Amino acid sequence: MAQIRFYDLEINQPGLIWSPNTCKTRFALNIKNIPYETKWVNFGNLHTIIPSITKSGKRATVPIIEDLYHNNKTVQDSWDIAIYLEEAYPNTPSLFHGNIGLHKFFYDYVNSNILPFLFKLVVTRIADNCGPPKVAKWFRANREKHFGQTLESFSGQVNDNIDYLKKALAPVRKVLKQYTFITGDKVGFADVTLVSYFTMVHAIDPERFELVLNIFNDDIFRNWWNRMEQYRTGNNSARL
Ligand SMILES: N[C@@H](CCC(=O)N[C@@H](CS)C(=O)NCC(=O)O)C(=O)O
Repeated sequence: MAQIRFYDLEINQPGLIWSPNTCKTRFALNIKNIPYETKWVNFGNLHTIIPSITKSGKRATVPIIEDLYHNNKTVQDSWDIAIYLEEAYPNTPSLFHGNIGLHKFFYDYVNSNILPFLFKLVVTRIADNCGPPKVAKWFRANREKHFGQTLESFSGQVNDNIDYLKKALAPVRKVLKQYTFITGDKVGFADVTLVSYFTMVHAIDPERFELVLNIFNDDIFRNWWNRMEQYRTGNNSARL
C-alpha cells in the first residue's frame, strides 16, 4: 500500500525515468524504502494539475509529493521533499546522516557547476521529445526566452561542455576514488543529486552519457553509477 503519491514528469517515452529534479525524489524514496505510487504528469498538463494540488500559488513544478499517511500533506521541491521525508520517516535509512549542511553545500555546488553543462548536452533532445508538437513548441519558446538565445546556441559545443564537466567533476572523483559513495560509506543525498542529473543524460542521450562516464578514462564514475542503479528503480513503486 503506497504511503506517498509522487508526481513525476513524462515525455514522449512513457515510463522513462529522466527528469533531473523528480529523480531526486524517486531516488530518495527508494533509498528510504518508502512505498509510493507514481502519478505521471507532462509539460502540457502540469501547469493545471500541480497548482490544483499544492494550492500554494507557487510556480507549477515537479516533483511534488502527497503523503497519504500524514493527512495528504503536500510538499513541493526536491530539496524540501528530502528534508520532509527525513523528518516524517525517521526510522528509514537516512539521506543526510546528520550532516545536512554538507549535503546542501554539495547540492548547490552541483546545481551551479555540473548541472548546467549536463543540461546543455541534452536540452535540444528534451525539446524535441517533451510532448506533442504544441507542447514542444511551448517548451522551446519558454526556455529560449529564459536563456535569451536559441537552444542550439545555449547548448554550445559538446567538447567545451565536457571540458567544463571534467573540471567540476574532478573533486567528486577524488572522493569516489576513496569511498564507496560521495556521502562516504553509506549512500546519501549528495549521491542522489549527482546521479539524478546523470540519469537525465543517460535517459535522453546514452551516447553522450558515455562521454561523461569516460571523461577521466577510468571506471571510477562508471562503477559508482552501477552501484547507484539499485536505487533508481527500487521495488516499491507502482504506476498510477
Ligand atoms: N527547485 C525545484 C525545481 C523543479 C523544476 O524546475 N522542475 C521542472 C521539471 S525537472 C518543472 O517542473 N518544470 C516545469 C516548467 O518548466 O514549466 C526542485 O528541485 O524541485
